[in-house]
Amino acid sequence: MKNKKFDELLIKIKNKDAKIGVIGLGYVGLPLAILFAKHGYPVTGFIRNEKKLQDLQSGKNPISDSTVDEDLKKVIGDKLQVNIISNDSISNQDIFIICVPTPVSEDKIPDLADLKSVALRLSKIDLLGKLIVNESTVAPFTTREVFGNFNGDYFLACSPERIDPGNKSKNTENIPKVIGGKDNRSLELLEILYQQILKTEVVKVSSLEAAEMAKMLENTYRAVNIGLINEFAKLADECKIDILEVIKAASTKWSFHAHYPGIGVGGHCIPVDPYYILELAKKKNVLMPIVEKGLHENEGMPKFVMGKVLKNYKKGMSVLVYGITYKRDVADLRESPVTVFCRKLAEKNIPFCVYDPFFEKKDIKSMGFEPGSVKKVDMLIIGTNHSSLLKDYVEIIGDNTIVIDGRNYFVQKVGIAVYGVGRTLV
Ligand code: SAJ
Repeated sequence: MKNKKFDELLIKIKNKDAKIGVIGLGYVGLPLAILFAKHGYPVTGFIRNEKKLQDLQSGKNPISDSTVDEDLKKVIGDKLQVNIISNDSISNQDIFIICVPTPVSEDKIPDLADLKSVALRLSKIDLLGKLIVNESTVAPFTTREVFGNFNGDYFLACSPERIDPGNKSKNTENIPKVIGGKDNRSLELLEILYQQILKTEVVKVSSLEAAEMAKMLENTYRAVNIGLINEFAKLADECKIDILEVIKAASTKWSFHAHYPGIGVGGHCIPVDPYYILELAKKKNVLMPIVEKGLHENEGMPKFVMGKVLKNYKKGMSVLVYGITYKRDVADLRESPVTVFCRKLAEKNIPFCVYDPFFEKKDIKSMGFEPGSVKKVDMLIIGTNHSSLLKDYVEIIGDNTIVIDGRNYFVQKVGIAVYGVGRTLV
C-alpha cells in the first residue's frame, strides 16, 4: 500500500497537481505558499485570523517582507487560495507544510501550543498516503513526537525554516534547505517537492532529528557568538580599545566569523531557539553552560547600555530613543531588546520619547511610550540602526547632544561624544 501511495504522490508532485496546504502564512509560510503557487501547484494557505484572510484575499501583504508583494497579487485567488483553518478545510490536501510560531514564554519555556493545535487537527483526518512537513523550529525529537503517531500510513518530514526577515538577497528560493525524513520515502518525496521550486541545494540528512539539531546549532552558534562579542565589548570599553577596529582586524583571519556587540539580541529565532535545545539537554542530563551564559550575556545588554545613560544623563535633558525594532529596517518588535531598554529608562524615571520610522505615533503610544520626532535633543539613544538614520541624524544631533550608540552606528564623533558598545568617539 505504501509504495502505491508513494508512487501516486510522487506523480502528483512531478505533475504539479499535488494539493499543498500551508498552515500559517507568516514571514515563513506566505513566501513559501506564493512560491509553490507561482510554480503552478494548487495551494491553500490556512490561517486563524478573519481580518488577515480578507487582507490576503484582497492582495494585501500582511508581513513586513515587501519582496513578495507583487507575486502575492499574481497568485492570490488563483493558484493560491486562503482559508480559515478547520478540520474540514484542511482534509482534502495531499501535502501539509506547517509554518506556525514556536516561541518561548516569559520565563523562557518552549511553547508548542500552536504546533500541537495543528497536530490535533491532522489527527482527525484521513492521512493515508499524505505528506506532513514541519518547517517550524523545534528541538530534536519534537516533529516525531508531535506528528509521528497518527493513524494510517502517511509520510513525515521536516525542514526547519531559515528565513532572514529584511534580507533582500536571501529568500525562500535561494536559501539552502536542510531536510530530514521519518523514512527514506518521506525524505525522497520532500527532496523532489523542494527541487521543483528552489534554485538552491536541498541538503538531505539521515533523520528528522539531525535536521532539527542542525537548525538548533546554526542559531545557537549565532546567539553564543554574539554573547562572546558582547563580553569582549565590555572589556574593550574598560580598556578604551575600539571593538569595531578589533573585529575588523580579527576578520582578516580566515577562521574568524564576525559578530557585533549591541544593545541586545531580538527576533523570533536567535534569542529563542537556544532555549529549545537547553530544554532537551536538561531532559538528557547534559549541561550546556556556554549556551546558557551566552544567552544571559545578550539578555544583560540593555542594562549595560542603560549604565551608559546613567553616567551621562542630567535631569531635564530631552532624550530620544531612535529605533525600537529588533533589527535594522525590519518592522518587527518580537523580543526586541530596545523595548526592554525603554522599560529600564522608565523605571529610572528618565523622561524620553521613542521614534521609529516603521511605526506611526499612535503605534508608539500603544506600546506605552511617548512618541518622539526627528528634531534636536540633548541625548540621542540608538536602539535600532535603521537606514533612515543617515538622513535623520543631522536633524537630531546638535553640538551639545550626547549620543548613546546601542548599535555602534556612528563611525566618527558627532555631538559632544558618542558612547557606543565597546567603543567611544570623543
Ligand atoms: N545581532 C547582534 N549582533 C550580531 C548579529 C545580530 O546583536 O552580530 C542581533 C540583531 O540586532 C538582532 C538579533 O541579534 O536583534 C538577531 O539578528 P539576526 O540578524 O540573526 O536576525 P534574525 O533573527 O532575523 O535572524 C535570521 C535568522 N533566521 C532564522 O532563524 C530562520 C537566523 O537564522 C539567521 O542567522 C539570520 O537571520 C541571518 O542574518 O542570517
